[in-house]
Amino acid sequence: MAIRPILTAPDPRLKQRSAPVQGGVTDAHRALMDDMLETMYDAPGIGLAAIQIGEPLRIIVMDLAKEGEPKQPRYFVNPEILWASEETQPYEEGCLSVPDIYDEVERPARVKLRYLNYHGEQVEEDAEGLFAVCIQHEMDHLEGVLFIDHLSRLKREKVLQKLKKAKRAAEADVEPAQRSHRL
Ligand code: K1U
Ligand code: ZN
Repeated sequence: MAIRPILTAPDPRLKQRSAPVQGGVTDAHRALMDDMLETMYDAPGIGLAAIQIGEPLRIIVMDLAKEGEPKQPRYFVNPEILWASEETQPYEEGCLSVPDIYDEVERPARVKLRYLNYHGEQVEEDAEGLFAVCIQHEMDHLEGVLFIDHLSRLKREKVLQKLKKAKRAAEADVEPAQRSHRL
């Protein structure tokens, strides 16, 4: 298992659509899910999509256990939303790929899901509350959509400016010889 670097906006890889896992869940997919979970726990976060560590596959991990409770890792391969409620709920979302930004997003309050689990078995499940919020946020990542894309254009542009500035500041802290993108 390994902790992998998490991509941050505006990295163009976060805007791509992830490909379905073909031919069932293999040991290589399970190794990726193990890395994703370790990366998510380390961050820390409550969910992670594979593209956030640069792997454009339709795989999500999640753990919604509260502090002090036993871990409850969950794995979603090729998740689909079969049904979404008309009723919506607002939630103040964050994202490991959009560091230090939180804002309210309105999404369907309940969804019905179909996915393959860690063992490749097909599961159908209803989600509500934080589970519904998190799975919809993570499934957006599979389409190249970030939660800031649900905000007004003005807010999104402000956030992107802030992230670009933070990236430039972080790069300025690195020794010139370590800057891989510089000639
Ligand atoms: O980057 C991600 O997709 C993960 C993201 C998931 C999420 C959070 C809130 C609403 C929707 C989706 C996060 O985990 S952000 C960090 C976070 O929420 C958290 C971190 C530590 C403890 C508790 C929560
Ligand atoms: Zn996210």
